Amino acid sequence: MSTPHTHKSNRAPVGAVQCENTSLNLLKANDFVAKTIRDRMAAQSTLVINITSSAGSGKTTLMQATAARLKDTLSMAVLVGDLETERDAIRIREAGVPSLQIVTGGICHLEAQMVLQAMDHITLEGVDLLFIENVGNLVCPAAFDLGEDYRVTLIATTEGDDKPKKYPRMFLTSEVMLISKADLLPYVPFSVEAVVQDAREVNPDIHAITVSSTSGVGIDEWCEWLLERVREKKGSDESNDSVVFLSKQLGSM
Ligand SMILES: Nc1nc2c(ncn2[C@@H]2O[C@H](COP(=O)(O)OP(=O)(O)O)[C@@H](O)[C@H]2O)c(=O)[nH]1
Ligand SMILES: [Mg+2]
Repeated sequence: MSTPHTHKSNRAPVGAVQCENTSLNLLKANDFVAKTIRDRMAAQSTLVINITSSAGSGKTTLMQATAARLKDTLSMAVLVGDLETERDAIRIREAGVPSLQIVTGGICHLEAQMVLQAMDHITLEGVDLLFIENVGNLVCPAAFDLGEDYRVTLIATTEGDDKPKKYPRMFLTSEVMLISKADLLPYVPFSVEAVVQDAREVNPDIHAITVSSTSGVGIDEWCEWLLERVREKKGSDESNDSVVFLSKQLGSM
């Protein structure tokens, strides 16, 4: 760490301390394993989505709602990371989707090596859509590529609309921001407009969808986004049966 007096960057406000990144080698090793995952999933046309958020923003509940909507349309699987317990994987399996818990034993994020190891213990052959529910926090998971095609970050209406500017790396590295628990908007001081504006100032390309896994608001839009990405991943080969099938499903939603 350095004090604001010696640090060359102006990122830290006056009077605050700027930390330096000493983990670059670790991240390079992670990127190498992430590429192995990406290549393996590309070879079998499996779309991989890394789901991140603070703890309790509704990731597992969203997995359950997504399973309810899509499990009969395509083949899904979920890897889920937590510090302890198998609770989330059990919830997702009860929703009818194969799921495997990765217990990090105190580590605050998933690393590509953990995901690669877990892949040997779940059947991924024929899976169209693999979710990786990350450990709940907006900080460390931002730094670790898991070989995903897309990173999707939830921000719940209950956690305040100021998070994109406070945790910019997570929003900078995400393609989608899901504003979750939309059913609670009438009861909490949270501006969807403000959070979208802040997120777009961090990442102008971020796609925002407002959802509620309990009321169902926005779940159609979220699932349509997913189906489009699955279709893209499978390629535009019109003779591919699953592409034709997914196109029909999209048309009927
Ligand atoms: N009101 C409301 N509560 C939700 C919603 N989604 C999740 N929750 C609740 O928020 C809490 C945390 O949800 P969970 O899915 O476990 O969050 P995770 O830690 O991000 O996986 C649980 O009590 C859920 O029932 C939602 O859309 N609306
Ligand atoms: Mg969870």
